[in-house]
Amino acid sequence: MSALRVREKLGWFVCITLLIILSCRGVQSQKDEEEPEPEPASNILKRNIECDFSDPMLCGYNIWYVHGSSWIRIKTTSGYAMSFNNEFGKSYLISPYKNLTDSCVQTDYKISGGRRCVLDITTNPDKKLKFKLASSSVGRAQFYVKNAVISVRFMAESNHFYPGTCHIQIEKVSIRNGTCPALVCPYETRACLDQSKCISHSKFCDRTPDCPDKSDEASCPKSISCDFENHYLCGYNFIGYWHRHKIFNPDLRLNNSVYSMRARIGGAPLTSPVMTIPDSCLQFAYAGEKEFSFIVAAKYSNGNTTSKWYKLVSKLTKWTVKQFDLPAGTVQVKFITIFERSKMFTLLIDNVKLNKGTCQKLE
Ligand SMILES: [Ca+2]
Ligand SMILES: [Ca+2]
Repeated sequence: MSALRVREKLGWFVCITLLIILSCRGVQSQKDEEEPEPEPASNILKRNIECDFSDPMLCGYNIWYVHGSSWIRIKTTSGYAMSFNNEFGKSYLISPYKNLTDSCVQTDYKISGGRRCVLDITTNPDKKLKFKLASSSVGRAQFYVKNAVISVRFMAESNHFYPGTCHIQIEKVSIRNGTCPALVCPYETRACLDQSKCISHSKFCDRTPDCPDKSDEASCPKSISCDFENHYLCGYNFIGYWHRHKIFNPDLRLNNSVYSMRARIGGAPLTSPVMTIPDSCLQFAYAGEKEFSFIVAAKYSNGNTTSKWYKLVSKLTKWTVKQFDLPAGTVQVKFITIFERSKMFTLLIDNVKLNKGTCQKLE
């Protein structure tokens, strides 16, 4: 067969093939709709902070593990989750970067393992700790992003100082437009009344406003009975040389409590809040150093005053309990040290108690 003949036959073949392809295009596209071709591998990796982890490529999240402890993808009854289930070590689960504007990032979590478990959620590149979640808890953590390119980092750690295994689970990470709904606060924090932020429990009732609306100092329990362990001092006020004193010597800690009120120089009152009381027994403990005098006075709104004068020599290592009856009424209790020129002393007052009824004999 000559080369010309071959080329002629090949030409016919190409023409017929083209005709078949062109005439069958409509049928082919219909078939595509019914049975889509598998996606190219490059499309499977959809890099995203939002992830329910049903994607085996984890939406482009990275895992970095320390001491062989790692986040792993698990199947749950409701879908997929990322799980950290280790006796020691830590592991980071790091989302891809994404440009977020006016968005709320949420994640559902489950933690069991008590004090052994810690889950820190931080954003990068600002390295801001958004949440420190620990202890046994199930919840939803969330934070608002106004406008930033961020990545979210979940650091799970099993603390070897505590026994057992740490179980942490991230169910899903979602992003919604707009501000976040009701605030979910991290471990050991509480929300301000205006939902503007979470602050540490210890910032509530510490006599310093920390919330923008000052709600952290707004409704603190006031009481004449007080062990002075809380910063708020049960609403007691003091001037002069009183202050809240931390007792370092364990032998001097009354009922294992750490704080008491201490005065060093005379002439200053420690004043309880004004309370309306029934017939009651006022009891308090004191310890002192050097010879000193102080008065405990109950001042009533009707002008009456009940007071006792104490002039005693005591030792700082020994607590003494005293008590006296207070009749019903609206009353304020004052502990007043007596001023004596150039005389320094130590007076500790702790465990002020107001018991209903008349005083019973002390043991
Ligand atoms: Ca405060
Ligand atoms: Ca105390």
